[in-house]
Amino acid sequence: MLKDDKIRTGLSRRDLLSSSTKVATLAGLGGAAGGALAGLAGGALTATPARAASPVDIAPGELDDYYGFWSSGQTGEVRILGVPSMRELMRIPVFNRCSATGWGLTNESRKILTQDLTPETRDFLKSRGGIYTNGDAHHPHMSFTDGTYDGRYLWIQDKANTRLARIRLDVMKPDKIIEIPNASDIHGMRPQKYPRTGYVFCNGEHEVPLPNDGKILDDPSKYVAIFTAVDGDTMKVAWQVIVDGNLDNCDADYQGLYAFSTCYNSEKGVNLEEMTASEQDWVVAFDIKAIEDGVKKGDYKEYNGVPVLDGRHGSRYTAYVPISTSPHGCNTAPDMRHVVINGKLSPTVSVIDVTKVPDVFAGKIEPRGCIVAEPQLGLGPLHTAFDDKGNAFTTLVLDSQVVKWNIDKAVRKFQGEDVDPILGKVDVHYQPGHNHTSMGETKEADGRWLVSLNKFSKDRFINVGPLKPENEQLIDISGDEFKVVHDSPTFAEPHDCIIVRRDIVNPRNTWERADPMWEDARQWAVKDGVDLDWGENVIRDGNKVRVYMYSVAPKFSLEKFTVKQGDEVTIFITNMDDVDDLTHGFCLANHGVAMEIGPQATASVTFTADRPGVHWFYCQWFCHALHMEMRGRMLVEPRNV
Ligand code: CUK
Ligand code: CUA
Repeated sequence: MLKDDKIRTGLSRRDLLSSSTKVATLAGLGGAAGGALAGLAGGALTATPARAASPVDIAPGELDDYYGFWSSGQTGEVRILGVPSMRELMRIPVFNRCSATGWGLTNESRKILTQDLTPETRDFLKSRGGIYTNGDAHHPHMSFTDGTYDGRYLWIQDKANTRLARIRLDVMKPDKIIEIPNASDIHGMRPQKYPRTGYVFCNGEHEVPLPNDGKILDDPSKYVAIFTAVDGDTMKVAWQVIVDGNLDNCDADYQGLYAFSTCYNSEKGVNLEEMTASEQDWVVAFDIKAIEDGVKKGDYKEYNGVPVLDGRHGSRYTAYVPISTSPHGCNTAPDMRHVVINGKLSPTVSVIDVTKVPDVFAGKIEPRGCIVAEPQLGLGPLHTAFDDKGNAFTTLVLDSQVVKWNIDKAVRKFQGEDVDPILGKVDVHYQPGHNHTSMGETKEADGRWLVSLNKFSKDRFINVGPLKPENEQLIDISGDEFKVVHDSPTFAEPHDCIIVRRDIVNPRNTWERADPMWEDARQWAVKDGVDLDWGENVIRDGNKVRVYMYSVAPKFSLEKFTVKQGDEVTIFITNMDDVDDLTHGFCLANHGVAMEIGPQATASVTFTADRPGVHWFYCQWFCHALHMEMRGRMLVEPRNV
């Protein structure tokens, strides 16, 4: 190694480049040069043919038409993609720990991650670092006003630790993460579409005793699943309803009257055989007005401060609509009238007409009387998306296809007419779960793009080892022929996405100094008599030390500070640069401390200075030609000096 290093030291950067070019050329991998060599050897290699321009190529200087908000399953974050380019533009840490931004480490993020946990969970996490560091985020959905996206918030649930997060779309960071009491493992989640959000509906998937305090254990007949309505403005749980069966996915109507949840395991089984024993499961319809009325009249029991209503069979709050066993996706169509229930184990989807649901609740028709179509589509229908022409696109997980069908034709066929609702099928690669169309879950569906989120990618990309990416495919649905136009590998595991017209989303370029995110820091600064904007100081308060500084590229205002071994140190940094894209970072070497400080933001982090000696802190986000020089020292005096 030493010898190599010596040799390298003698080379200029240009020399290094040309020497590596030589190596590549010799190996026949050097692009034009390699081709030339191969040409000499008999013309086996020819120049790569120019590719046909793809509709998804967004040239430099052009922008995508849509924001895509992607979940990330067990990664626990939200990702922003550009559509149709399918380029990943940004990641928003939510339920995970993020090394780049300090999410889960900074005081600001830890407050959001902990302040709305139940006291039991906070207690439970005390010996585990204080926060959950994982999540299982399946369903990202935007806030609605009058049936379409309004660009205020994005919600995402966490199945792993029973939480719901709200992301502010002005800064693309979460501002609220709540734990949902009484329920277990939030899966399906949908905001109310009308008149506005309103409630965010959350399905507690797994059934548990209520309360789940250890008094009931191996007696599944006493377990319950719980449907939750969270107030999207306050992020407080408004009410909960106990249901029969496990709750899977849900959606709301466009009238503000009902919500619907698919249920599997009406058998109340705890193993696979028991859970799939019966031929029928159901969709639960929730009568929102009746439930609100029940809450007003006190027809509930309170658990953990939440009114919990009994919505099991026979309740006036719910209607149970029988569906063949284990239905999965639940998707309301932009026609504002139909809700598609995806069969999963049955090759059919069942179409509910919401205008018939009042008659079900009134007892005028049988529950299944609200089903107006049940087309047979293929094997494993999981989720359905919609265009603006009355067509639906359903993923078939077992057939590895997306099927396009017409809702009206399906209704007519159900009435006995001899029509085929299926308009075509396209192969996808492989095992599609969710799919989503541009604006497709709003009344402004525009029928331009469909994304199929496929669980498997084998053979599609160069091999990256035993763990493979997923493969998301972009499908052009603007014409009668719908075809796959782009493959896009992604990391674990985007269950779902939404595709939003870009004029609806208008984030800021820099933070506002008055942002509520660092209200606590502001209050500390007032208490310590430090100007948070341009001030710097080191305040000792017993064995607590608060260090204030600001940053302007390429400098931290404090070049050093001194603390004593064992001090609890809080660093507050304000980034006074107000230029777009000028993010600084703070990384304290050998302390596991690092964070992002966006332009005009304040960020803070607290740690114990228990290593005596000299420790450099440096800026960890490239910000300037002198970014490497943007550093300073923390001097830690040994305890007994
Ligand atoms: S679920 Cu993943 S494929 Cu969690 Cu929305 Cu259907
Ligand atoms: Cu500041 Cu890099």
